[in-house]
Amino acid sequence: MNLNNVSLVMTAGLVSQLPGKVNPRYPQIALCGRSNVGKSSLINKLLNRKSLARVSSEPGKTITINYYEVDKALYLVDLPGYGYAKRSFSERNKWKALIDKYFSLDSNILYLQLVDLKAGITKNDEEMISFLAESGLPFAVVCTKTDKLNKTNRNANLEAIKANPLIPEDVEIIPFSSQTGEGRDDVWKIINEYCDAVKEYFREQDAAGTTEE
Ligand SMILES: Nc1nc2c(ncn2[C@@H]2O[C@H](COP(=O)(O)OP(=O)(O)OP(=O)(O)O)[C@@H](O)[C@H]2O)c(=O)[nH]1
Ligand SMILES: [Mg+2]
Repeated sequence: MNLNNVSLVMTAGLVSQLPGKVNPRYPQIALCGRSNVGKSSLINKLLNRKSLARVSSEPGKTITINYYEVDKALYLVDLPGYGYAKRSFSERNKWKALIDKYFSLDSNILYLQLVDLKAGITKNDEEMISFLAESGLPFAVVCTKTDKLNKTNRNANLEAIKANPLIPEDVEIIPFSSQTGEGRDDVWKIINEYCDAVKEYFREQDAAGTTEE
């Protein structure tokens, strides 16, 4: 993957802007999680950039869905965070409308559910995880900000997350830090595996299309 070939190709702040002009063959890797959990920082770390994705000092500021195209192969999709207490009623509605629309798109999407390792799984996280699991969507759990914890707390909190009954057995749980780079390779491995699977799916579809003609 050529990480020099990356750009922000779409910012959607309105439902009417989705799905927009995205290539339907490119897999999408969607970052979900509460405000401030580290979604934008993870994107920057994956792409070896300092500030491509805007890292907010004030969480939950902008309610937009940002698509980063990577090497004409995939999109990293920065979803707006949830659980921001100071958000107004109309902003919450805007968030919900955008997210509902995104989840209804007929795209190939792998969800990366981010959870703050220090805070653990919140009520809002549980809602999101239940939704992903019950909908049968492919996802992995990424536990962020591991650098903030000592070894004992880190292990205890990781075990607690692994023991959460809402997370299906086969869902991978990855410790991650955008400060130290821990987990970066593991996240890329999951992304690459998913992209290979999508490529294979289209290859089979194309082959089937040819024989029918
Ligand atoms: N120590 C530490 N801080 C982090 C890490 N990841 C993110 N942060 C900090 O956490 C804050 C929020 O990070 P963002 O990446 O903006 O979080 P976000 O999930 O994109 O937040 P919203 O865009 O508001 O939804 C920033 O101050 C980051 O510097 C990490 O791995 N370690
Ligand atoms: Mg962000």
